Amino acid sequence: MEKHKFWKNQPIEDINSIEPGKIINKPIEIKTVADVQKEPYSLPEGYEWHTFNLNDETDLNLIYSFLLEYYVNNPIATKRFHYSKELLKWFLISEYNDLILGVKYKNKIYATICGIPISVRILDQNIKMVEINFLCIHPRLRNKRLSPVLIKEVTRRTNLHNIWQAFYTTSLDLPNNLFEGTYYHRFINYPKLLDLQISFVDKLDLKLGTKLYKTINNLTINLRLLEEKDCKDCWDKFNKFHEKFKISASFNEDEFKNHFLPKLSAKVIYSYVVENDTGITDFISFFDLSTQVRGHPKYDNLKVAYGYYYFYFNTPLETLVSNSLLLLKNEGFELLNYLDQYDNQSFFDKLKFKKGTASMNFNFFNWICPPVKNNEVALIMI
Ligand code: MYA
Repeated sequence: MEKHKFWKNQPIEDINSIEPGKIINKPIEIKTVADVQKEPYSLPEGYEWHTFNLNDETDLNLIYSFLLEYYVNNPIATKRFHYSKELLKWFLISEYNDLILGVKYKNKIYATICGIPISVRILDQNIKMVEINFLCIHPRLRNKRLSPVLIKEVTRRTNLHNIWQAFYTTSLDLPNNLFEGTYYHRFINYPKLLDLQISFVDKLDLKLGTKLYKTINNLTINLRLLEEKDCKDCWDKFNKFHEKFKISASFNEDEFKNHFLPKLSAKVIYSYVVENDTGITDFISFFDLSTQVRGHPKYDNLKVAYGYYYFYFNTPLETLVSNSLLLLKNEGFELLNYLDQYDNQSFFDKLKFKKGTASMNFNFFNWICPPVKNNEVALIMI
């Protein structure tokens, strides 16, 4: 911890310091809103805080273009995350819009950090926290200790809402890493993936690869889009299913609906259900986080789906995913990614997922709990 000049003074603890077998599940420090600094943290001269209003097209464009350009470690990378405007709106707009935060200098954005409220159940406790995402600094301002200022300001603003915990993922090796998730990939459009020379794509003969990664031809179950009328039942079952995990996301009925109901105008979330006489029995969802491709003669985009939340009471998970692959292919998706948490490891081999090279560490801020295994966690980052 000592080598972390910033983190050593933050409410985080080394997970390995917990005695094996001891159940600790509590905040690290307890404060009240009265203890929270009322003024924003100061920035270098000329720089100012900017709170994005994502319902305003100009502001939406600002954060969208900034992330597309710089939310990548290597600024000359030819493949970069394409967080679409629809995805940013779907994911970031909440009752706490002051947590969508930037740093600007003469009307140009130089850094961002975002907090999104979410309830998380850890063992027997339900905690309202924020998910921290999109910490990003313009390459010219990197390695100048601006991140700690952004983190402290978003913490301050969150605390003023009487929220004291957060979760986030990072590729850094921090003392409070709870577990590490690794991405697995299922190729859908093998020829294009091969053409794009993506590192984890095995270089097979084109015909052989195309055949190997074919999806099923027809649905074997009645998988259809989630509709408004399904939401109450689906939400009930969602909660029941997730009780088996040590850590899981927890939505109220309205949040569930807002989060999972596919909005026809903005195709970001794809939620599918199976129904029988007793009601909804199975649910599976995905979000669209495509990749922008630069400098390639044929392609400028790769349409990528990420596996999101699900429950299954009647259909085996493997069947749900194999049927979803067909629906995703019909929607134009070319690759499906899943992290190796939740029950996901149960279908990777059978459905020909390939282990990738990207992984991320999962962390709580101001909360200590016993270490968990990947398959004990149902909490998914965007
Ligand atoms: S993860 C995505 C991160 N973003 C990117 O990868 C985009 C491209 N990279 C960049 O823009 C920069 O390289 C970034 C670092 C901004 C990442 N998690 O400013 P610095 C600490 C935790 O000189 P730079 C995501 O969005 C670092 O350990 N800590 O660094 C989740 C060091 O402290 P210490 C991080 O390289 C973010 C100090 O900052 C991270 O110029 C969750 C160095 O600062 C990181 N990803 O810029 C954030 N990066 O010396 C925590 C740097 O002690 C949220 N650091 O080791 C905590 C909860 C807050 C809310 C609480 C509410 C209650």
